[in-house]
Amino acid sequence: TARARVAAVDLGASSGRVMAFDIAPDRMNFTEAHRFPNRPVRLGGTLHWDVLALHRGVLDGLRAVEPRLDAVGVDSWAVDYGLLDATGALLGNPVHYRDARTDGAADAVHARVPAAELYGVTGVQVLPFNTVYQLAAAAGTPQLAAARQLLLVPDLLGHWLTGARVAEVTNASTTGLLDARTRTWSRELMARLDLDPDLFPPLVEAGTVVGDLLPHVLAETGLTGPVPVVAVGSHDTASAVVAVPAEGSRFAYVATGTWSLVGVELAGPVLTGAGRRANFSNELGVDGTVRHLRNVMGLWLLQECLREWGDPALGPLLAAAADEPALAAVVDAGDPAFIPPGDMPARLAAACARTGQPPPTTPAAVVRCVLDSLALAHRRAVREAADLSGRQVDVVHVVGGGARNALLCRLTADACGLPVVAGPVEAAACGNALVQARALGVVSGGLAELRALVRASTGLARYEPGGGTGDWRAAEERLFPG
Ligand code: ADP
Ligand code: LRH
Repeated sequence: TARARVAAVDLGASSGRVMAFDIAPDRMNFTEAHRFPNRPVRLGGTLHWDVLALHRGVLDGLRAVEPRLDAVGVDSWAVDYGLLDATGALLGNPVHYRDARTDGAADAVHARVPAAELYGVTGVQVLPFNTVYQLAAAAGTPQLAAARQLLLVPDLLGHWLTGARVAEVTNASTTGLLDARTRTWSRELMARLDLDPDLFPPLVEAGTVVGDLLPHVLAETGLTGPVPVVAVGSHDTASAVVAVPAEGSRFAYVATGTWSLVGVELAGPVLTGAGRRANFSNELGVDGTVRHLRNVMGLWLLQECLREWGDPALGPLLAAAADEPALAAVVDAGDPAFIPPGDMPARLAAACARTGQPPPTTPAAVVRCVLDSLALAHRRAVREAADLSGRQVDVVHVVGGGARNALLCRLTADACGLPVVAGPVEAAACGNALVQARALGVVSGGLAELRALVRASTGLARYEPGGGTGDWRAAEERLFPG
């Protein structure tokens, strides 16, 4: 076929969207068919994802792109999962990675498999909510005892579309149970952690057709079958990095949305002690790549402030933040204290006070504190990614929702002392769609060819760094002495 029409389902922690793509070998166009909020629900003291609402959002989106589709792909945020019982029924709503159940779980796991050993196999940075720690927190629950299958969120939604049960490799690598070298489940780790290996479905690499839309899905969406569902880089960050419009390999990326994922793309994992101590991950990517990156708190810090303030308009706040003095106060955007939901302005003020800085008192100053802190974290992570991997970095690509935030892009360029190229905003959907188009044979080549197609099809903004990074160095030394 000369062109393909595909739907990319991209579920972020703040919203889900179904994007309709028309892809030809040298050009792609896309529109947003449907967007829906992704709002967690606290029930019985536990924070859940409303996964049935997400499934409904997917169906509504597919209905909006009828009558013809050549393929569908699903990506979402990482680490979270649903459990199925012996009949295939969902055992409760998936628990949100920000739920407090994982408090102390990492230590319990490390008491059985030391952190250094775990890292040597999986290459995954310690984040309290990694799937392996969530499963430790769930140990002994009737739900886990009744479970026969564990499906990560995009695989679960794919299962409801097709009936297939698979684990796509990029997202599986965020569980902390995959061997980063062989890209296969580590049965040894499962045995040592008393996890039933049969819970984990067979792995597939991105680009594999996993099944066709089920008859009742076709009926509900008005689509004409058969419509194949392609496993894409089902971890949103994997798909986003596919669509980083870089030329060559001397680039770093900042995939910014709820999180900032900051690092470089490599041909294989870096499983050194230095990488572990710097808390860098080796997330598996499309086409055998590895993302050597650090997970930084991201625009979550801003989202939670806005929620606390009753959701005022973002534009005027960002304009006011741009007029605030630079680097008046910064916080460590990697601090796990910011992970749970709840009064973020107060937590930011407390962090400033703890580090001897004047806490911001107006919303504009709080927003400036957040954006300065994110840019500072981007600076640290870009530099450390380059140092740890030996990769030369000439340009920083900012993709995802944060690419719309001109102040954040400019501050990131200044802090890194490197040009920033911003866009595409919908990078995850673009990478998702391109992997489908390649599986259908409409486009060919490797990531370089897919990235050229992104460059040809999307508008990008460029930010040159301001002169001198001395103030950023001083702020960094203030916050991270030594
Ligand atoms: P996720 O996929 O994690 O849900 P997104 O990539 O959709 O996140 O990014 C959402 C973020 O993008 C918002 O929290 C907001 O900070 C930022 N954003 C969205 N629209 C704008 C805008 N018009 N101007 C500046 N920032 C924006
Ligand atoms: C970004 C993301 C990130 C994970 C987090 C849980 O959406 O997938 O890569 O660390 O969500």
